Amino acid sequence: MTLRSLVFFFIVTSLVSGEDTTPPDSEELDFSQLKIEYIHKPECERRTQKHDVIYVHYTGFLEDGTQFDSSLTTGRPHITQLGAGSMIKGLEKGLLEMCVGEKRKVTIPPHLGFGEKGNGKSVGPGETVTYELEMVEISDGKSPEEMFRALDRDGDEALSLEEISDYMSSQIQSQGAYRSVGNSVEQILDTTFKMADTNKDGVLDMDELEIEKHDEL
Ligand SMILES: [Ca+2]
Ligand SMILES: [Ca+2]
Repeated sequence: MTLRSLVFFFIVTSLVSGEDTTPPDSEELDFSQLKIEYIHKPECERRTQKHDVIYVHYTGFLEDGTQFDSSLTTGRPHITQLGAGSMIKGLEKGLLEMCVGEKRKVTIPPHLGFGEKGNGKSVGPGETVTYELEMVEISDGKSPEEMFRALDRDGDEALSLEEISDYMSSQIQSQGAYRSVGNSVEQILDTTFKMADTNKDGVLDMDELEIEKHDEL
């Protein structure tokens, strides 16, 4: 269980709307070699943007056409948040501005994908990968900092185990997901919390959660 999964857990259990006040990434990356092909391009009002929580079907292929990963094998779309840094850069970018029902083929060079080392398993060093993507659902999400402030009820810029677990129980119950995850949540939370609390002061601050802080939120 990594720090990122803790943050991710907050996010998937929080499908509530929030206003995006985060400035665009200042990071300079060369996206010129990222190739996006439109397989099915419906018209829509609502397109994916940073901080959206998305449900997406994906199938990944290596250069020789071998399929290395697919959400279709489980039958359930992958749930993730755009801009949370949980995906390779090429997918973060390739999944933006999509409509529900849209299908794309995105070809991702190694510097936006798995890099010069590969993923240590199926994707080899320096390999270009291609994903077939289908957007299934889009919902509003909060930025990590907005999330943090929503959870930090006493406003002391730190999250206690109690603040996190209260929040999570309410989210889990309101979404009726308690039965599937309820039993393991407390254990996971406790373990993850202790791992994330690197200075061992019993609370998590934004640095420990790797949340980028912006002025004037
Ligand atoms: Ca607090
Ligand atoms: Ca701490």
